[in-house]
Amino acid sequence: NDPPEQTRTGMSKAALKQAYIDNLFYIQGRFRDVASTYDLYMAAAFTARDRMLERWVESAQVYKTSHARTLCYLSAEYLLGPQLTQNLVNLGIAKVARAAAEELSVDFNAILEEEVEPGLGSGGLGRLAACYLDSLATQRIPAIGYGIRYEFGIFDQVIQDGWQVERSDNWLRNGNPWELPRPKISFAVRYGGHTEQTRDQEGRSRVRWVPEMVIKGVAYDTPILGYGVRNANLLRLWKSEAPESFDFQTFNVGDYYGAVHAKIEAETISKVLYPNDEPEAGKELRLKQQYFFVSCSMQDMIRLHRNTVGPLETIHQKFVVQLNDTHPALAIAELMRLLVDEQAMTWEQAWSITRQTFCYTNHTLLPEALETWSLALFERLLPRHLEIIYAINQEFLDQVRVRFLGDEARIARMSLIDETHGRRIRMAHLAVVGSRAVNGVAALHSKLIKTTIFKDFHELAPERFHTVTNGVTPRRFMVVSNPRLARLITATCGHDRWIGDLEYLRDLETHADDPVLQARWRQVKIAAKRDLACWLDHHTGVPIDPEAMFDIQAKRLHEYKRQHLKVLHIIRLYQRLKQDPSVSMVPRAFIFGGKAAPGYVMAKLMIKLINAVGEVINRDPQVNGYLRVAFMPNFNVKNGQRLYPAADLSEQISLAGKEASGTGNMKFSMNGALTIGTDDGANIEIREAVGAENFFLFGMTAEEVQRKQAEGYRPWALYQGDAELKSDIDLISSGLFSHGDPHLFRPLTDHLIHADPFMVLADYRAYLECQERVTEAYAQPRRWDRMSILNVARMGRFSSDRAIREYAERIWQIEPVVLDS
Ligand code: 26Q
Repeated sequence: NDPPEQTRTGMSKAALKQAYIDNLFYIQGRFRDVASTYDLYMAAAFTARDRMLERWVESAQVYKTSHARTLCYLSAEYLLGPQLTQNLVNLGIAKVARAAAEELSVDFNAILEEEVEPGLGSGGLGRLAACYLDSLATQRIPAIGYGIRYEFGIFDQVIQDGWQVERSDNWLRNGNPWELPRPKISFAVRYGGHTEQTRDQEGRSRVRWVPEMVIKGVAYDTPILGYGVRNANLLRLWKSEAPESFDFQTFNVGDYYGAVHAKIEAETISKVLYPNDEPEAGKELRLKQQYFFVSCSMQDMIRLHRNTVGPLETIHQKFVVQLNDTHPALAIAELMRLLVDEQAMTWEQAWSITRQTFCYTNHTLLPEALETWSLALFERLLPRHLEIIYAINQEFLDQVRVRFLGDEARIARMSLIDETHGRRIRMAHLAVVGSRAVNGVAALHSKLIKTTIFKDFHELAPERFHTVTNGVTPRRFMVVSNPRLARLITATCGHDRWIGDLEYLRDLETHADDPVLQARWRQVKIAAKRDLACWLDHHTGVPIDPEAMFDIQAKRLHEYKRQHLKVLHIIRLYQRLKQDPSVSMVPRAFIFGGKAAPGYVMAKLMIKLINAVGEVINRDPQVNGYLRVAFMPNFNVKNGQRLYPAADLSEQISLAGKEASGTGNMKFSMNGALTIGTDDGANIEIREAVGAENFFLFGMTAEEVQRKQAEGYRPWALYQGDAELKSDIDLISSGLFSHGDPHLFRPLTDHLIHADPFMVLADYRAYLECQERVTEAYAQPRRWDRMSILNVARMGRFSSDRAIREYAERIWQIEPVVLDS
């Protein structure tokens, strides 16, 4: 037992119980008998937090005194998911904390349900940032995650009459126990106005930026624990506020209304996350957000450097900045501004430091998803940064000219300014030119960026290009979300070292054919399926038999991800059953989850189509013993954790060459689902790792896609040439799924037949054939179980720990800092 003075941070059950009661009383002002479930959740959160702070302070001290080289991860999004269980696991007290709560008659599952997750991201990129925070701490890399403390995160999705309806996500409503406000850590951020040429005392020419508006950013810190180590890192999110001085000044001149208006304008900047996963043109507030968090972060970095070692000239030795896509790429221009204008450094030295500081990760190849900003908007908001970008561009293009004499077409292609679409700033070009390393997120993706969007840059500086295949954290996506599987793995391997080093999952391989393990494996899966079926029944009213094959596609709704290909498969099975009710079929439950960007009409129509097809099939007694269709509303981290453990089949069916990596593919496979997938993104590497015989591959390769596109793709001919395909599409247009209305889905079916930019029709036949192979394998449980076990056993490479080690060694050159005790 802990001595009494350690009850605030002790790890024994007795200490946890006492701390729990104390926190309930001193923080929530409640005692056990009158506490609500929410009070009980808050008390549990604070009990965990007290223990986290101890490690956090210790880490900060060691990092500071050892002058540790530190990573600044800049991301506009962090999709953290629920924090309580995750933190208890990383503290190593998940089991004892549950026991302590239960001895106090607290229903632990009920308090976990109470937690709202910070949805500060829209999809894969934001979740990747959260996985990397977990692994950075676990790999003992000193790191600060910088981002925006959105007051409203990604919208909550509800389904009404089959359509997506968005509800605002007021996640801070009941308070956030995981963050610490730092009112004293705040910086001014300026917008608009104009620049002036001046001279300093020594007569050197300087630029002064006279802004039109000044706001401030205030830090909110969230501790991020590592697993199995004492290291804890920091997630620092900025909230925008009006400067205190503002009301006062304006009040004096009598413009009270104007002062309040300005205050609201300042607070608006960090108010809401843009829910798109592709850039939206011309959104001034989005540019303000990007500059806001980037400016605060760069000022903070300089402050931290000053506080520790000092001379600004060495800042690139102390810090490396990783840009999560181009959303924070303005940091390159901002660091230049801070060094040159505010610290009076020469342009040459500032540029040399900046170029050595930044690294950039690209997450997309789709040309329409590359960020650009109109010059006019940019100039109005950030006049000084435009000058800086012009200067960077001029210097850069001069180099290109010397290297490729007279190649003016190349100059136009590489310029930071796109002159062909009404003068726009190309953020990806700024990111490449200002970084010492550029990486893609999977092998194929990295190869493609070098031959397409960054071809010219690769020819100029091939050594700058790298690849780091994405990974996901096994703490959240195995231990937290699938405790039954985690226990079975630990029991089978005889150790739990796999949680901190996922390569140890290989110890499962020798047991893949063991009938005892297989039987337990199946029990674990069916228990997860039962949990999910129960949740879905409760939330959608669709009853699902846990014995059916759970065939799941969960990801943002997008034409390139081809949820409609999956729908065509469902319709084919439906028609087959209707035509011949005696046909033998493995019962399948098709489960979808995912949000559509609120302005993406086609994606929203795809949601409606899934629900409409589901409605007809689920109601039809002739087929609903074999087929069920459910749409899980509000796919987020918490709901994802319900899906991954329950999947038999994982759908990764994007058009080859379009999905940069995908990370859901890894989460499913780690939980024993088999994958049906195209030769795309990380699917390729997953297939290599688990073995081709344990992966269902179908469809065109990226090369075949390119060739077909070059030859001229004609979906109409495919539609006319395949009677089943035609009848599946025609069934949608017939009005069967729209209460007789033949128009509802016409935009979707017409687009498929006449344009089909993501070649759904071209891969349709291959997909159906591959699904036949899936059915055949599923009908042989022992074979399926073996494949499932081997999938898990060989997923070690897809831990985000491996990804972070690769970044640290190849790109950042940062060493782990070991904390003992
Ligand atoms: C940019 C400007 C204005 C408004 C929105 C945006 C914006 C926001 C989010 C653009 C893109 C995103 C998100 C992209 C994303 O999630 N990409 C995914 O990243 C994953 C992690 O690398 C990959 O696995 C996926 O393949 C990729 O689609």
